[in-house]
Amino acid sequence: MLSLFTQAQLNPSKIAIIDSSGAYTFQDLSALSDRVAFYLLQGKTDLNQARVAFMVSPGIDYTSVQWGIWKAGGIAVPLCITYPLPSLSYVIEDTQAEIVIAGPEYEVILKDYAMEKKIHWLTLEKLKKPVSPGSLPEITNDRGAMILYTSGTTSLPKGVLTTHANIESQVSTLIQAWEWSNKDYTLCLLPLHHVHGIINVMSCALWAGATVHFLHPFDAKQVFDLFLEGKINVFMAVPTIYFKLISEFESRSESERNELHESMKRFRLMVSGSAALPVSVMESWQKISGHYLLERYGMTEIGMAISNPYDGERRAGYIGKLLSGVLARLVDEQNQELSTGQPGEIQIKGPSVFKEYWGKPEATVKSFTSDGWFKTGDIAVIEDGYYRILGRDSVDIIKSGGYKISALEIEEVLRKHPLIKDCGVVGVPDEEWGELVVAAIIPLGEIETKSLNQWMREQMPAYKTPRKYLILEELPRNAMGKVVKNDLKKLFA
Ligand code: MLC
Ligand code: AMP
Repeated sequence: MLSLFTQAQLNPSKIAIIDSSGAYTFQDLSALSDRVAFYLLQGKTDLNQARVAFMVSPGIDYTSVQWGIWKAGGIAVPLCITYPLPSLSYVIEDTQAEIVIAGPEYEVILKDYAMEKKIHWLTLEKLKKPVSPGSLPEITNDRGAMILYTSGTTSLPKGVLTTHANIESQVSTLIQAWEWSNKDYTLCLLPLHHVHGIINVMSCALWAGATVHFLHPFDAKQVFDLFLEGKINVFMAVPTIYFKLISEFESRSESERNELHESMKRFRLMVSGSAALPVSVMESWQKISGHYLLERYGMTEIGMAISNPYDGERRAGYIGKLLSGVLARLVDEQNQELSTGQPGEIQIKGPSVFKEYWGKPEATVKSFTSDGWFKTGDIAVIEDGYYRILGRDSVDIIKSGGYKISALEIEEVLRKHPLIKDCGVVGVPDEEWGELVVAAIIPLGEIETKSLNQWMREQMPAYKTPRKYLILEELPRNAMGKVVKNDLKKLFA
């Protein structure tokens, strides 16, 4: 049995999940996920790593489907609930998903597509019907467990395949480092198609026997209402969320602020990650909550690798020190290890590092050195034993709202528009979002940015679409004809 499921036996009557439909014990979660597994297995003894894509809202349904897929021996492929069909079908086709599960809100987006492609179509409603129990397969740790999509320096997102052993390593490292226990109670407001929400919040909490309260969609006011109830003691978010909470806090009366301050002061732990935490946000948050945020660094391919200490000095502007079990080195462009104090690319080894990019053997080989180090593409320096991120080696990777976004992916979509001759996409600094996605376009005729924006939102999720368009006659290029992205960025200043 996977270690993640042990709490269901150790603490069956403890509340595991709270969502808008109610409160569920570990026993409930176990029984509901067994039912999903039995349903998926009908007529089979093991899904044998078949990919099961699911579009389900955060909460008990999401978790019981995820656990059910694992119990039946499948690979879980969570679909982003704000994706339009072209982004969803890319993931479903790229993973060659055999089964698609949809919650009631998402049936309308996926049903016709699944029928047309003859993919086994299951609704949550169906999965909730009684089914005769059978036996569940033995799941070994080396099996594939999950595929999450991440954008990179190729135009199309890549599926990151992690095994159960990878997930166990990612989770157990954090449980130990941040002292998770069954006394904890956390709020999950992050999307559940990325590691931050899935691993750091949901899986760590459930593994430790803690309670997860799901809030969806994110709403700063509701977050504070929940804080005031006094049960939540562990909170994790991306810098944009802290920024939004600070704005909400500042809009409150003095007595409300005092009340909120008192409730937050009682938290055990508050963590920020997925993007650089501006020192200004950290300082404001400390004033309003009494907490010096713990900043940490990770990536879909490696889970969390570097973290400020739970006990000990947390440094603003630094991502901290290596987590236990993680090996890292900084290297120059020739992959030569650098001595301390010199900036270089972070490369990582260890049991939490993913298995492969799904169906992309060449990309997998390219992302590792010949001696097995994973190349993160992040440039850092070590100062007094603490890592500090300096930037990325690719200008085409943008981090906005904690989401990793590929400029090349957006350019590819923009170029499909009949009125666009050429374009260049960059990320420009933004206090709230970290970076804002912006696009320069060379139109073929009269183009209205309002309708272009609407068209883009039908092709890709809102969080990837450009926030600003600049119409140019030509793009800044170097002598070789290559677009100079840093010059392009200056045009948006
Ligand atoms: C959305 N909007 C944006 C935007 N995203 N504007 C600028 N830049 C962006 N990136 C716009 C929307 O289009 C919308 O405008 C308005 O903002 C509100 O959108 P929303 O989607 O409703 O936003 P909100 O709910 O406020 O969400 C903000 C957020 C969300 C911060 C909660 O972005 C989020 O959940 N981010 C977390 C991502 C995450 O989990 N990353 C971890 C990856 S794993 P309009 O015009 O449509 O009304 C990883 C590894 C690691 O990185 O280390 O953790
Ligand atoms: P993703 O591919 O979505 O998993 O995003 C991983 C990337 O997020 C890393 O490669 C970093 O560039 C960035 N990242 C994560 N945590 C931090 C942090 N604390 N500071 C700066 N960048 C971060």
